[in-house]
Amino acid sequence: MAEYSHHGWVYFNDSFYYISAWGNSWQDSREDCLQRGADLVIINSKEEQEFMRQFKKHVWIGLTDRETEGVWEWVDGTPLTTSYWDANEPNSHEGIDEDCGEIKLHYDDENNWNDVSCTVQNIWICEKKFTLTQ
Ligand SMILES: [Ca+2]
Ligand SMILES: [Ca+2]
Ligand SMILES: [Ca+2]
Ligand SMILES: [Ca+2]
Repeated sequence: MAEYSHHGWVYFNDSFYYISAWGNSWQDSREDCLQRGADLVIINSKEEQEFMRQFKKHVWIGLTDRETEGVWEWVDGTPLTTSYWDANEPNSHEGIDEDCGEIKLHYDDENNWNDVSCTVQNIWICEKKFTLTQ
């Protein structure tokens, strides 16, 4: 699955990825990534979405509509263009405010994103771009 792995980080297509060993809220998960010089994963391509599926984990991704309900943004501020929502998602159902994005346990399904309450405890994936200047 990975071309290269080092101290828990996995390398794929010019980024390093770190998967947590325990669960946390979306915000606390993001804080952990920032402390590692990374951020929650931003899925920029179909290849990256395929790569995420290979972890076979139920994880936070760096996607939220906390600022404006229904307007999904990545943690770097870029708007969501290509998405992989599961059927009938995002749904913010039954009065529950679901403002954070996760990958559900549908590995065999290309579309496996769900919006869920940001306070749910999930494990998470950090992404750090590989740059030669660092
Ligand atoms: Ca990415
Ligand atoms: Ca909301
Ligand atoms: Ca929402
Ligand atoms: Ca949902």
